[in-house]
Amino acid sequence: MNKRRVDENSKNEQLEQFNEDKERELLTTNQGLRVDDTDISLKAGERGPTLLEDFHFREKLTHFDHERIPERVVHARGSGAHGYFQVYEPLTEYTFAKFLQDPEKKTPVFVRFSTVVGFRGSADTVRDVRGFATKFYTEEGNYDIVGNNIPVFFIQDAMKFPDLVHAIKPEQDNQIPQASAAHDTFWDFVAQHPENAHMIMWLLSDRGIPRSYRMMQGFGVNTFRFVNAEGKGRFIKFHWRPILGIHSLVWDEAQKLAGKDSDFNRRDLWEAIETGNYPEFEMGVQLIEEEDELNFDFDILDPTKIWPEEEVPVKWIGKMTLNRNPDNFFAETEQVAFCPANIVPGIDFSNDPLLQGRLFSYLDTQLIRLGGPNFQEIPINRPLAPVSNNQREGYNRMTINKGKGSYFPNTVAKGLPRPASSEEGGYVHYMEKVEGRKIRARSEKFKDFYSQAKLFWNSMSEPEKMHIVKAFHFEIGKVKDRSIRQGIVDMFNNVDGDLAIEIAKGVGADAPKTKGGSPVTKKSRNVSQELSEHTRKDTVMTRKIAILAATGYNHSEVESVKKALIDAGAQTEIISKFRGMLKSSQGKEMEVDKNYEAAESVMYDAIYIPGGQESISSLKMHGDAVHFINEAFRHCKPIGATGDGVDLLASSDVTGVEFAGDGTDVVSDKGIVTVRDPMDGGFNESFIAAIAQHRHWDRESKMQVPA
Ligand code: HDD
Repeated sequence: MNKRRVDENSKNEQLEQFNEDKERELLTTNQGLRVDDTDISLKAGERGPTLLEDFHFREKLTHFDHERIPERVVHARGSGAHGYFQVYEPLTEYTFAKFLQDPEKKTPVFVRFSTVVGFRGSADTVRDVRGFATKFYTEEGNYDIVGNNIPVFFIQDAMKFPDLVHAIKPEQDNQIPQASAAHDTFWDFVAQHPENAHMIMWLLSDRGIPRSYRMMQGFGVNTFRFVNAEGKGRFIKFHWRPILGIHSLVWDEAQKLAGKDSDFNRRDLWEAIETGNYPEFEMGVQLIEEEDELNFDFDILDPTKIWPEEEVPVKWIGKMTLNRNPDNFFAETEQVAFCPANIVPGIDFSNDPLLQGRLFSYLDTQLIRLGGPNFQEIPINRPLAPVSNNQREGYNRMTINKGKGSYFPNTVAKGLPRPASSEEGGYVHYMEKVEGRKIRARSEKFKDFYSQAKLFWNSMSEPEKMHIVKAFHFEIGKVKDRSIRQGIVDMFNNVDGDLAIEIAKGVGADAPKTKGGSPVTKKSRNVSQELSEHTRKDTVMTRKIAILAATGYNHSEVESVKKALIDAGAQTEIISKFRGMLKSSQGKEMEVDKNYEAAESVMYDAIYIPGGQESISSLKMHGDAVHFINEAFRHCKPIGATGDGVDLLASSDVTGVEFAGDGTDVVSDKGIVTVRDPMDGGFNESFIAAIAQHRHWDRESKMQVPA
């Protein structure tokens, strides 16, 4: 049979066939006719009306008039990337999916990261769930994992999805607010759906504002099945973890970025790939034996529950590398169509009621979004496995099916295409035994809404807890209706009484009459280690460091620190009042990358201030530079200063340093690294270690910087 070998480049080669990349020709119409003018329409006389006869004018405008397609009803804003996936070792024991057997094999993938609520042009850094959808172009057909960066979902049954989305999207009368859950209808919905509690805890945690798509997790969320060649099935959940660690923004920074650079996450992904810093994610699975299905105190089919890793460890099975940006946003990122029902032999579904509804919804939405039943023929959606069936016609059909027959069984085409046996790769659904009455109901364990929300709360560090409380204050603080605000306080009293009291304080609601709280159901799971944003703290790879300098800066200090940062994998940008060349005190020059109008502290992970008396004197007088430092400090970012650069900190609102001026400064803030005499060794190492920590949260409880 006509099977195609798939390797890392197969999808790129397939896409290339559709590239319009030839040398640019003279301008033509869509019919290939060369045109002599594309600026002035054909008129009856110089001042006369435009003529209908002007086919070029009509074609140009008609095409333009039809350029838009409906945006996705959710996840409208997204960014895509190509890459490949490689399994670490054969997974034969668990699944016979071919792309999970051979560690040598590189399966092409296309990934689309997204926000859920905002429209297509909304800002990247809003508080929201992030979509993490992966299409594997396997030799057995396309396989999609359509996941999120949060491992649980708001609701338990797909039937409620339209209600959820209507509630969280802008309100129907005035379309306010954009890309935000902070309004009455959403919290009204939440207060009436306790099953939301767990997901809300995640959404209001730092996970809701990731620093980068490259620094967030992914989860399949729903329960699926692996099936091996012997027909043995196991329940699974999918995980992705970023090699760079999990990192987030702080809320004030996220809000500012939404205005200063609303493409922050999109740009970050694009630039990382352009500069060869390919994002990498490890894929993991949690496995539960069929016979253990009912042995947990949560229902393993409930998508509002995690499988705590202490009970069901993650097996890390492979790695995905994203190494190519799309050539055309619309053709690839916009037109890509993911669907949880796109499956391959060896993987199967479960009865998770959210998943069951999803299996229907994606294909359905794509029929309208992509204009009919032939969207699989769009290049980005084409499988690498050959397609052979009797489906015909419909809008935008590209394939020219030859011969007479388009039915089965037939004799006119030698009986082909015919169904494949399982040995030939035919997909056989897992033969699960199902019995039951037709009822609208959910199982008893689904009704435990709070214990895992409590587990999440218990597992947070103090700074993370504070961020959650503040997020409640923001979100519920925007709710106009007092009874909804009270409803939220009362609902979260079921999770944790202290949390409810803290929420009530900020939002003008009464503290709960009786302090409540949920027990976590198993002693061993009072806290789960994996829930806190446990980040890798040993790398500064791809971190962006702003170097603030002015004329008369110390060139050798900059050279030394910059080299150390770049050697460690970080990136630096020189910020000064004007672009152009900057002269140092030693006569040498360097080029300025951005001026203060184009650069804001929120776009960087850390700041370095080199010495140079003249430079520091002018920076002290420059409000933008001082604001840059104050704001970065407020956002808990690492700040390094050498030589006279330390004096600039003294002129700012930075706290945690007792400035001595004679080289004996006492620094109690671990995120501030200073050295008066740059010849003293160790500055670079200490500064890099401080950047690797990402943020220095101790500051939050101590200070309020007016930035
Ligand atoms: Fe969904 C898009 C993830 C529940 C219905 N969903 C969509 C995307 C992601 C997810 C990442 C964007 C894909 C892309 O980039 O094109 N959705 C999830 C996850 C869910 C989930 C992780 C919970 C486990 N979704 C869910 C339910 C329904 C839908 C319960 C309906 C019953 N989702 C859709 C949709 C979308 C979609 C309306 C909009 C655009 C599209 O499918 O292609 O069909």
